[in-house]
Amino acid sequence: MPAPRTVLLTGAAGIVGTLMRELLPPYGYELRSFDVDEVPGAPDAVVADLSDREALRRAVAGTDAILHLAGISLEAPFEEVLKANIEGTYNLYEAARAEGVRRIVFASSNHAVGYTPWPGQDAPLIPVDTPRRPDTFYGLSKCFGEDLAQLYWDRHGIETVSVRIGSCFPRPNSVRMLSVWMSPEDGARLFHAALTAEDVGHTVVYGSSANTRLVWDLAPARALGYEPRDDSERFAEKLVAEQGELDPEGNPDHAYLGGAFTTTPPRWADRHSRTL
Ligand code: NAI
Ligand code: 15L
Repeated sequence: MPAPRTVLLTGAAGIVGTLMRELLPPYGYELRSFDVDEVPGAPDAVVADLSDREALRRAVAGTDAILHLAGISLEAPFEEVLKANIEGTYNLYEAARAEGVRRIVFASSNHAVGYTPWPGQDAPLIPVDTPRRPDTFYGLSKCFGEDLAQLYWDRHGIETVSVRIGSCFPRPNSVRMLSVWMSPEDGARLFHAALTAEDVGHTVVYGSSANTRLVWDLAPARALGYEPRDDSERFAEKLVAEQGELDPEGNPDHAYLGGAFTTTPPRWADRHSRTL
């Protein structure tokens, strides 16, 4: 497969999208932005909802690959997750099929396996084929996206790398993130590898930097050609001084891989508290 050049970036106005708009062009990509919100600095962006199938097809047409970041990125009422993440991702794959796009990189999440117990010391790294245990409707939508990707590979020959991103922010902001942080620069390295590796079929990988406190297996990502260069450990002293060490036994927010997603009441709790 020739290296893709024109890449549709959905979710271009979001946190990761904004970072990738800066970090991916030096790898030789021409990015086309798509988002329901205006994309600052991208006057040519397609500003549309993932439910707008016509707009999606226009956006997808003529691209070589898609980096699919758009969607709800935290827990939300099921109906909202259904529309943006489940139906929206289906609409995207249908647009790709109709327009002949052969490679998608899907932003999955650690929350697809969020109820995996935090591994004890000296436990083996969590493999990508660990049973899926979504911690939210949000995490469940990422399981759907991974299965959809498998279906479109098996049935239509569209290749996908599903990247179960840990925490992709400029810096880690919790002791949990010391394990799952993916620096923006490593994110760009991983997305580039996922866009260009040969014969990926549907491959699921974890997405993080080479953190000293890593809890999952990066071998599948490395097999794509990903070579992480960052390690969150340089942030550890300050975070541990502020928050204490990770405490899976004593702190419910540390008991599972998904962290506080497994314990925090869904964010609509205040609005609909009588029904909870
Ligand atoms: P974000 O919430 O900052 O960005 C998501 C973007 O998608 C926003 O610009 C939003 O306007 C757009 N969007 C939402 N619904 C849409 C719709 N129906 N139609 C069109 N656009 C829509 O999220 P972030 O942090 O940039 O994450 C990007 C992707 O990576 C998301 O899919 C998220 O689930 C995934 N991810 C991110 C992680 C992180 O640490 N930042 C960790 C794990 C997964
Ligand atoms: C995610 O999936 C979210 O989109 C992101 O905002 C972070 O909360 C991240 O997971 C995380 O687990 O830290």
